Amino acid sequence: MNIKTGSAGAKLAPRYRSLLLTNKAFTLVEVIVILAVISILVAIVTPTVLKYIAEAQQSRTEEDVRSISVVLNDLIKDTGQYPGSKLPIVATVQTTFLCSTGTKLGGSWGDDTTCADLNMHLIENDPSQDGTTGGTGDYRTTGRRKYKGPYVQVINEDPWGNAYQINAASLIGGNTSPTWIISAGPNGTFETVPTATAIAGDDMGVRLK
Ligand SMILES: [Ca+2]
Ligand SMILES: [Ca+2]
Repeated sequence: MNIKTGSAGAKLAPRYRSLLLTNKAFTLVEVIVILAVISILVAIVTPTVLKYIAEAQQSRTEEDVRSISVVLNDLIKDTGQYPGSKLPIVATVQTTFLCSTGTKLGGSWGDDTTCADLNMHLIENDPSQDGTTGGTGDYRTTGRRKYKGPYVQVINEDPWGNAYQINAASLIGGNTSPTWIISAGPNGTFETVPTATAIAGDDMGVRLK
């Protein structure tokens, strides 16, 4: 019995050795090589990924300002009224810009006090911002030239968290100054002034007129 058991144990021994070899820990050199390979891959892939993200953000911004431009034109055609003539006084301050959600950067553009809510023109008919649709200061709700919105389902902030802005005080009948629908772009600062006839810096926008 003792001899048989000993013989079986001797036969199993190489299998255990093999298992031990298979599960052995990585050596320090192997770990260093693996980390080096991973860092090289990250270094190769990261700039490409960042470039794709930047391009996607730029495309979305161009698409957003174009869409806002199209629906604003629809609103003007339908109602025969210009959004600039419907900018409300909010907390005793006359608003002069129309802004989407997002941070209102100010400077030569609108801030929290000078921005009126763009959604009140394109999604709801309440440019007077008094919570009542179709009242004084809002678009007509009857007749041939009535408000036919909502003109868009949602207007997002730009990809960098800032508001799309329109220098809407110039968007009134007979005014020939430029009207922009604009984003401050990736750097979050407006380089274009509202009276400019061309986009400056990394801002992105379209001229409504
Ligand atoms: Ca109203
Ligand atoms: Ca900029």
